[in-house]
Amino acid sequence: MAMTNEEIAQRFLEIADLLEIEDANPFRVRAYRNAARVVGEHPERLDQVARSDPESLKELPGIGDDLAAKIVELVRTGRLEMLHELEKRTPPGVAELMRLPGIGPSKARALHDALGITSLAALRRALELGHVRELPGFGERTEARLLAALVAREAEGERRALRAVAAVPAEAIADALRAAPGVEACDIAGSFRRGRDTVGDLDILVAAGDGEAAIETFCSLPDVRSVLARGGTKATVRLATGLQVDLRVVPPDSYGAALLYFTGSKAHNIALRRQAQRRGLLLNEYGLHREKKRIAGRTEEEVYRAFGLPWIPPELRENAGELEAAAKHALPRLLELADIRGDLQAHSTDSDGRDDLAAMAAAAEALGYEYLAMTDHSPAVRVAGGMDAAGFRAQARRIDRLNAKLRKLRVLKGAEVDIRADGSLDLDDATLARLDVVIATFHSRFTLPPREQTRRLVRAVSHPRVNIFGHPTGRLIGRRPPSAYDFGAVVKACAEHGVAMEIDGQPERMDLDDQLARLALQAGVKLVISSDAHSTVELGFMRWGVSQARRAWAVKKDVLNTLPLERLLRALAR
Ligand code: DGT
Ligand code: CA
Ligand code: CA
Ligand code: ZN
Repeated sequence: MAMTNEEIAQRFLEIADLLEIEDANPFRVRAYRNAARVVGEHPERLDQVARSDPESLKELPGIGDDLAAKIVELVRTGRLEMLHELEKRTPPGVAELMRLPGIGPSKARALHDALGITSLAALRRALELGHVRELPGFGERTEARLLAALVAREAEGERRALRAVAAVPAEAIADALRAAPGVEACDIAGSFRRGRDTVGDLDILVAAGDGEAAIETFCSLPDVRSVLARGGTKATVRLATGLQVDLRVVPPDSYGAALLYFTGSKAHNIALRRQAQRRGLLLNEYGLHREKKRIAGRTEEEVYRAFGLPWIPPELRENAGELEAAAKHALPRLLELADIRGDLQAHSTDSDGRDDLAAMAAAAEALGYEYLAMTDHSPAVRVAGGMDAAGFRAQARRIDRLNAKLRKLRVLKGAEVDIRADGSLDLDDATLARLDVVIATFHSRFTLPPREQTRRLVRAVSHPRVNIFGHPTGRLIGRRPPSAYDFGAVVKACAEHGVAMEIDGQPERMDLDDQLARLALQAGVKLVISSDAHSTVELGFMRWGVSQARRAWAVKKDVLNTLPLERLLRALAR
């Protein structure tokens, strides 16, 4: 059975983690970690060695009888009985928790048993909601340390590229490859395909009988600064921008399995592979196999179908409940860009936008929208040329005149009103009352003590004139972390007051993020997806917001700006 050294190493690492959770002998744990390293770095393919000369496996450093036998077992049967037994005893995801500083096997187990936490994402939510400090042996100091570790992990993401930025070379490369001789299909896989807001690198997949032409095309693209690795079926390059790009070429028969594998996420792949193991099958990037026979692999649909599952949209593939939902044929029918009927946050030359009202309206009309809310800034955001009450009154008269001329689009009167430090709003109630849409946002004091920040934001969203809480965490990817406050409490206030939460599609914001947006939806809050455009072209940022919403499992009815105009106005006026 074909199996890369990396895959064998991965199994050994899984064993080491699971043994550690069980508090096994540390020497035993270390032996598996060592073996993983040795296997991973070995230049020859060990699956072939295991078949041709299994005895020689024992000559590898740190690989004795037992580990050599495990490699042979894995290559012969596609599974490891020991790993299977360990997995049956350990809840999934608990191993991941142990990679955080200060979390050993017993704390990982406690988080799982008491709070049902099985992923870093779930841990972050529990920390934000203040649940972790209640556990025996944890407390506020552990909570702070864990939050810091998670934030540091995210800050590591500074080296990651914004998806919207990576999209430009990604699509150009895919187009060039599609035009190369012998290329039957080409897709951008990895986190890019899953719609993540940032990508570590690009993973491009090609179906071709012979990869040579595709590899040659790829390595000689004008954007390539250096070729980091080049072989017959794969290559890695670095672009002038610093972005790394992996290319894999696979035979058309394996394309679906490879697309599934390289789309990930890794957690989704591992969960699916476990399902295969339970059925005595082997799933890898070449296909789904029973014994030596490939039973699926040409398309993704074919592979999922072999598990009795419908095709799962890439945005959901995070092992966050999608496999369970698919098994029950209860996958959500995700929001699509075409469901969006208008944009509810945009700026004009009246504050910090580049284009005037008429130009913005014309561009929105060209997109086929029914409405566009102009939401210029309030006075406190001085750097953005915020308008005062008189300014909004004058703008309203210009909007009325503009609407009289527009045939398809209605321009709505709105404001992005700043939330002051005490939670009051930066425009008077009479001014707010004359607007169709009020978005409350904060642009300063991001680091108030969490309790104070929570009080401030709860007060703001409880104001009867507020419709939308905009870019709710204030993060700027790679530059400013999300503001720390009790997200659950603010979500609850939004739910109580019928305030929607925004997914701001500016590539640097993408705020709410996927996980928080999902949490908001689960609490019964509606979402608004906006471009937050500061020019006519930026109205196109809507698509990034829609990706984020799909990652949050959002369906059409969860999103306010999928409503036709009249229903939207009723919803806003409530
Ligand atoms: P990124 O690049 O950090 O934004 O995230 P991804 O998801 O694009 O990750 P990347 O580029 O390391 O790998 C691409 C895909 O390949 C990943 O989503 C799943 C698959 N993959 C990579 N490593 C492993 C692995 O060790 N096991 C399994 N099952 N799949 C893997
Ligand atoms: Ca990637
Ligand atoms: Ca990669
Ligand atoms: Zn803003």
